Amino acid sequence: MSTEPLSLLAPDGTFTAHAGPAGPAGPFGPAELRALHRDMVMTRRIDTEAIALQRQGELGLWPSLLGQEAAQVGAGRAATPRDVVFPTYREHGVAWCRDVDPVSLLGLFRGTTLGGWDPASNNFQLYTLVIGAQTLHAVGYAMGIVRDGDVGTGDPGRDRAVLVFLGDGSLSEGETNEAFVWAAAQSLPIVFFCQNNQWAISSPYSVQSRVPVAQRAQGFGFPGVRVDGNDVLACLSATRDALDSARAGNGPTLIEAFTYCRNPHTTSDDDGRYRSGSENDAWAARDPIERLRRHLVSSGAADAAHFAKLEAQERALGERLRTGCRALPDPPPDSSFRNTYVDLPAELAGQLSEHTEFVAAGQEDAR
Ligand SMILES: Cc1ncc(C[n+]2csc(CCOP(=O)(O)OP(=O)(O)O)c2C)c(N)n1
Repeated sequence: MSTEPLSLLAPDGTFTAHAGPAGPAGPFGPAELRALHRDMVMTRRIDTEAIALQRQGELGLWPSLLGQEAAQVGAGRAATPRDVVFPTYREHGVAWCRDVDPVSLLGLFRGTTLGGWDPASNNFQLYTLVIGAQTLHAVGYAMGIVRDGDVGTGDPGRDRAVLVFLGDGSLSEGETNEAFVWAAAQSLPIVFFCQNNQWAISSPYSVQSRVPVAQRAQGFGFPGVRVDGNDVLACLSATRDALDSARAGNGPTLIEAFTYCRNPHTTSDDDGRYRSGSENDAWAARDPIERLRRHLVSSGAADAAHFAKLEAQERALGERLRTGCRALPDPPPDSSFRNTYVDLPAELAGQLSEHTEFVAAGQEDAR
């Protein structure tokens, strides 16, 4: 297996067509290129605003995706509305592609909601903080698709697949390996999209495995594809091919998007304790947004007026996020009791009435 990642767009913005399983990838039209660039710019803005809001005490935590925009937008835009997407906790760019209101992402990290969006309305499931758990949820869903007969019919209005996101760290979890076994054994319509950002908090990928991520698929009996995760066109092409193959009934694919997160694991992490700034600088030079911008300019697909308009849209999004975040309603103080059980067990019911009396007494004191 080649470990050289599939690359269509070089860091300097040069495009090279590449033959994939479904034929040559590209060329991409100017409107599609501009849309992908816009998606990445808006995704980065969500990330930047969320970090600022966290620093101002408006959010409890934020897992940044800085540098992973191409992987997320490429994979996110490859999925059709009927495909079902299972994220980790970092897929803000995929949420954007699935039309999830980014203010609801903020609600989750502000602690005002336990979920934030309706998974059924955009076929974008809720974030999963338990590493690897979503891979088995996704496999279960893919089994349902097979049982519904929505795979391999050749009808594009009917066939569908599952796209599940995972990090390199989840590859050491039992659940992920079980998910691979089930997906292979039952030839399920599923694409595992692994953003290998090379770190699982402070653990580098090298302490997890002796082989590249994509190569691990072979041991389970399905294809593994390695792509340049900072190249949105490579990520889009590889994921489209893999989803087409899954919908056609050819079973799973593992995609490894080789990339890097240029911010610490979350806003609570200090990555200066385990990795070097020079590594970060090297990846900044491979920035996914800048390389597509260079291509847009050199190919004449976008001009200064286009970028000025985009900047205004970006600023408006930032303003909407700041206002929307501060306006999110606080949940009632007793919601954590009410959200756990339909019928409260006696012990918790006792605690709830104690809590209600306590809150009422506090309000009495405040008068
Ligand atoms: C089952 C489980 N074990 C441990 C953790 C603690 N934890 C949170 S994030 C993380 C690292 C995950 O790394 P990776 O899968 O590479 O994703 P990334 O955060 O880099 O996107 C760990 C170990 C957890 N959330 N769930």
